[in-house]
Amino acid sequence: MLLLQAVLLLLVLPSRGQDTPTKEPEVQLPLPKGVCTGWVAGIPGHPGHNGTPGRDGRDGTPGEKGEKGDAGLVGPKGDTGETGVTGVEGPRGFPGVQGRKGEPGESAYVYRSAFSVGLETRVTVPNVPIRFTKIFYNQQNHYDDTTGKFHCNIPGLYYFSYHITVYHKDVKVSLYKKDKAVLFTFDKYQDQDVDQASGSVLLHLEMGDQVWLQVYGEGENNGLYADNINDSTFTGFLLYHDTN
Ligand SMILES: *[C@@H]1O[C@H](CO)[C@@H](O)[C@H](O)[C@H]1NC(C)=O
Ligand SMILES: [Ca+2]
Repeated sequence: MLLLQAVLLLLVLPSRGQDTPTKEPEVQLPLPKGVCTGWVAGIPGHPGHNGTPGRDGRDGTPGEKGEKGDAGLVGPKGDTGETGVTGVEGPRGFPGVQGRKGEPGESAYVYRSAFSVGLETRVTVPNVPIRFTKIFYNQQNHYDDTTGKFHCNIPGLYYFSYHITVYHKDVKVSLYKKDKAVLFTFDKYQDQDVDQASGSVLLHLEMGDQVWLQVYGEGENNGLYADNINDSTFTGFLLYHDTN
């Protein structure tokens, strides 16, 4: 407000000084020469009143550009973009740590035990092990042909079988394990005929166990027969050995 008044005062002050010389001739000029010859100049008039304030000045020139404002608030998160192209395969990794030492394997020992034998002559003696002396197979010699007994050298599960030709008399035969009959076979002989008696069994044997065939029962039950063309056989072999 004070500034505005000062500007107005400056505008008014010089105009008064300029108006004074122009107004005085203006008063003298309209007088006709002929009428007022030899006139005497009157007393100068009083200075006029101040004029009315002038109109507002023109707009000033634009000011200097202001300083840059603060950054606006962060906008909302945009949508997820499309999946990019698969990258190139990475380089090969370093070798892993060496694994632990494995458990000891099974022995290279080959577990074998098998025999297959036959009668060479008729059996006449009861209640003693039957001696099969015709050897088809006895590689490991686990069967003893001097006693007629099989000796277990490898603990495990064994298969035994026998096929007996019966002639002249009935047959009652048992398979023994450790002095105990565990399997019984009976055949009643038919006169004028040749019969067969057979049996088979799986037995678990421990080291040193013995297995053999023997005629059992009272009376004449020893009709076991064999000749060149009629065999009576006894066979056994290890099926699985014990692993522990
Ligand atoms: C043994 O078998 C043959 C036939 O192969 C037979 O001729 C013979 O009589 C048999 N032996 C006995 C004692 O029966
Ligand atoms: Ca019969």
